[in-house]
Amino acid sequence: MIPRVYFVGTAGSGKSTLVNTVKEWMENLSYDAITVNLDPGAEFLPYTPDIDIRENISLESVMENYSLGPNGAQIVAADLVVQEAERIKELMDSYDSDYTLIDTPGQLELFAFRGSSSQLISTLGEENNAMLYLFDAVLMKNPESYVSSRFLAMSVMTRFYVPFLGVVSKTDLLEPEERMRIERWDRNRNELIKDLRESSASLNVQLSEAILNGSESLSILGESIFTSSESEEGVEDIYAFLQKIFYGSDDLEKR
Ligand SMILES: Nc1nc2c(ncn2[C@@H]2O[C@H](COP(=O)(O)OP(=O)(O)O)[C@@H](O)[C@H]2O)c(=O)[nH]1
Ligand SMILES: [Mg+2]
Repeated sequence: MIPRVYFVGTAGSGKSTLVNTVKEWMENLSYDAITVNLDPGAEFLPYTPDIDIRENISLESVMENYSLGPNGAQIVAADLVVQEAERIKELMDSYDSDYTLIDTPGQLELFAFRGSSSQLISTLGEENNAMLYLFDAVLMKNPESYVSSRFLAMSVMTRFYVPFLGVVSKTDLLEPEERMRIERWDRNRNELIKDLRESSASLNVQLSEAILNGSESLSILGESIFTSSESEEGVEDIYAFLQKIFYGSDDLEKR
């Protein structure tokens, strides 16, 4: 089965933009990637998807048919995507490409925490999947938000049994020292604990101790790759990761 790469992350973390950047990067090196949009609520996409859920599910029609506002309609639409899973799978199978890049709904919880998504992934195929989890760089700047972003990622990871790569997106928006701090926290839990203690002296003591104890488990996520769709930084590293898990080699040769 052609490798499938799910792009997952909080709203605005840069999923759709990175799908486009990775696709263009692959194309420039003569690799073939198709793009799939699974976000019924996407208003604008930076790429033209080869397969697009919006052809069958539109937010407007869900709002009309179910008498819902935009928020309720997003939830119903996310569940309706499952009904389209077989059709999407058939469409995916009709392409012969090197990679299938899958863009997921803007709001993370619609994809990550509803049973419909596990069902969707199992219908699309459990094998040859990988997940790129985007950490919004802007939400990683201080130790508290770094910790909560990493815990959120870990809870998403527990929902899907697929190889997982953390990606800090939009790194062009970080000052060099902000970036160095994130890299340090990724590598060294003691540094994270030190900075967390310093900056969250006002946190409830019990809660902060619990967070500190739990922070050890965050190393399960590994170190993130730093990417920017503006500068294309890190795209090659993403590709090397994918080559390694799908083709057993991290060189950049075409399969
Ligand atoms: N500066 C900068 N902005 C970015 C980058 N990637 C995405 N954006 C912007 O962040 C916003 C949200 O991006 P989008 O891809 O739609 O996020 P999504 O909701 O996760 O799909 C858009 O305005 C993008 O132009 C990046 O690498 N650098
Ligand atoms: Mg998007």
